[in-house]
Amino acid sequence: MKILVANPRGFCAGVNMAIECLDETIRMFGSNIYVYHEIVHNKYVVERFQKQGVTFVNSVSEVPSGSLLLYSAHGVSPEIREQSRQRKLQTIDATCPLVTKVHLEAIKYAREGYHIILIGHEGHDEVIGTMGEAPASITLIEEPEDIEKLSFPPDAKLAYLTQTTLSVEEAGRVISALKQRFPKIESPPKEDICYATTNRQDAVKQLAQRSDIVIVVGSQNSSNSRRLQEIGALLGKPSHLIDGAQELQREWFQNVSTVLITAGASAPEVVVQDCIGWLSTEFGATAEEVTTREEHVSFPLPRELRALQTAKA
Ligand code: 0K2
Ligand code: SF4
Repeated sequence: MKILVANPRGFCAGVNMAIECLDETIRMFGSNIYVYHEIVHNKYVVERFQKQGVTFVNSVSEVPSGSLLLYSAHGVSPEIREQSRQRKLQTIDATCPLVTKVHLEAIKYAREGYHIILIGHEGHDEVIGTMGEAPASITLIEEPEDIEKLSFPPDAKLAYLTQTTLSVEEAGRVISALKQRFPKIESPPKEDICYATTNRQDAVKQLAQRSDIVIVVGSQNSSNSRRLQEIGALLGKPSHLIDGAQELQREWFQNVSTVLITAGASAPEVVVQDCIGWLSTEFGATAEEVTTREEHVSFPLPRELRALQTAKA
């Protein structure tokens, strides 16, 4: 049995920054700290921090007044920032800069009098944060069918934005349908689906063809990881999204000679290596890393954390 290990896979620059940010905050202040939402959508990562004593909350009201609160990589709405101010919390913002880019686009379009069509998944942390920047000026759609329900005239002043972790192909279909209905609709010069999402999807598209089965390491609530599994399935390959090697089942691999392994942007490399280890032990599999694209992206720690580092030095 052969394992193709997709590269790029796993942690993106935004996730690396957010995790480093939380690690550094723990080093500086101890682990009696709070994080608004899961720092990234990954069970292994969240449990690791919980074991260290970090508390994850879904509401600012759960955070004791005066505490330290980190915002997750997926971003937050201005309302959450205001609630934190009112509770006199010290905050550190681990939002990925590529999510912030979408927030700034929403603010800009709303100020210029555009109505924004946001393409994304209802209820997702990132979508809630982005919509909160201009709630009266944003309408969320998920699929081409939603466009029929829009009642704007064809010449309305419209712009579209997207969630950063969508399927490139599915989003492309929604965008074409939007442009057909609203030919003058505007969009930012650089698209919102991020480099990491695009590159991980491209790798699966290229490598799934050479594989009999696709294993995606990632959590069920991770949008970008789910998209990788869907792409494998759309290419006709049995595709499984798993949190860890303990979920691998021997019967998945009967008559399989090539396994593709990849990982979502929030899934740690140690879990990928566990899966490779399991396949080597169970089936004598050998791994080959296949690089479809080099990535050289990194983001600095949030300004407020760097300022605290300087103040402590
Ligand atoms: O893919 P998701 O947006 O659900 O988020 P994660 O699985 O946490 O991946 C990191 C991306 C965070 C922001 O874009
Ligand atoms: Fe940022 Fe993209 Fe990673 Fe999300 S997936 S954290 S937008 S780099």
